Amino acid sequence: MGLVGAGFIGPHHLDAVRRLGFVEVVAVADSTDAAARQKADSLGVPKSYGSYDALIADPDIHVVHNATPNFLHHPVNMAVIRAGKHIISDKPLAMTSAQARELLDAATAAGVVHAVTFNYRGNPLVQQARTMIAKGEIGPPRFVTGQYLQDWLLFDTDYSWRLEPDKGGESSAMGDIGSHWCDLAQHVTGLKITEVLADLTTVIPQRKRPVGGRQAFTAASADEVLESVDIAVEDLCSVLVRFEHGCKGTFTVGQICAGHKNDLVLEVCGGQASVRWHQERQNDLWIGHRDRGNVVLQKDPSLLDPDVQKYARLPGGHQEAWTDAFRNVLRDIYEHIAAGRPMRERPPAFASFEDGWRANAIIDAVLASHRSGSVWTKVATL
Ligand code: SOE
Repeated sequence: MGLVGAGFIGPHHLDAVRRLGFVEVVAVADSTDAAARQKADSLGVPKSYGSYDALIADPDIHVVHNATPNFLHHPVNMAVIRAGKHIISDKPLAMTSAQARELLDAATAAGVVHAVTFNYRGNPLVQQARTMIAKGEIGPPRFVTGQYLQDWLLFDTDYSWRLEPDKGGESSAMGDIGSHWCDLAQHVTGLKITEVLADLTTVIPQRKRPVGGRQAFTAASADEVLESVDIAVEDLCSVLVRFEHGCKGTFTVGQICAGHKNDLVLEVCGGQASVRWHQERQNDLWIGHRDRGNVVLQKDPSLLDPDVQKYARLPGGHQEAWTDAFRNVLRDIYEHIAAGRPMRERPPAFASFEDGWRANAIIDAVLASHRSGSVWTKVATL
């Protein structure tokens, strides 16, 4: 495999594939030869390239991971597809659903494997909740609720390329983390989101941008030179949701919520019981009942549905984490690639460009709803 972009998430791609044991890491690409070499050395990768085209052209590379900022998702993914190689892209798949559709069509026509790293699908208890719902154990989903809250944009000195529409897209919080929530809600319930009514806010309309640049999750330093910039994209977003088959929902995403680090919560209330999964307490699944006591199911392979056990790598009480779920998703993708199966036979935790397109279509509908004065807006269908 080859990795394009080694910022925050890229090294986690390498870590996950190395833990699979059957994938060879060949090269890293960055924007210059020097930056790529420095990153390759620090990550122990043999080859480095100063452009993504050069990495894609390397005949030793069969699978390309795209861990670049959002504005490079479409061009890099498209170049990989045109070279006939398999592509694993970060989310959101593209800046708009039209771009995402182009990628889906091109990947399908080229016959390459296409994946989007909606990594929360790889958590054992997410798969447990999905399987319980698919097997009718909580009854039909009636109401889906939750949130995805973070605090790394709380202060006006917090800054990221995600706030610049030409780099991150016209949506910031919704594109960055709302896309995860919507994918997870659809994945776990098996129901598509069909309509949205959204209220978006830019809580901090002016921020201080570090002139030299700075990564997400890092605070401003005392000697940093800052410049004031107007912010057009949302940092807070509340959405009412309609799913297929009459199921209703609501969720909030925000990155200005103090104390919430990576606070993703998904709850599904069915006709018989409810299930709630909380990313920051990811080894527990709450199951709510009316006519008996509520229970907390622990991540213990012996207690999980047999179809789900392979997502838990350690016995009960040996807690698993974000990186383990990421690895599970990449294991599903690479086992599929190695077996040479068609896309329609992929395992459920493996999100495709179709799933990526669907998330982009929801983001577009959320933006359209808000701009029309928060009215119900249909999500496009394929
Ligand atoms: C930043 O908000 C971020 O790293 C997202 O881009 C990831 O997708 C999410 O998993 C954690 O937060």
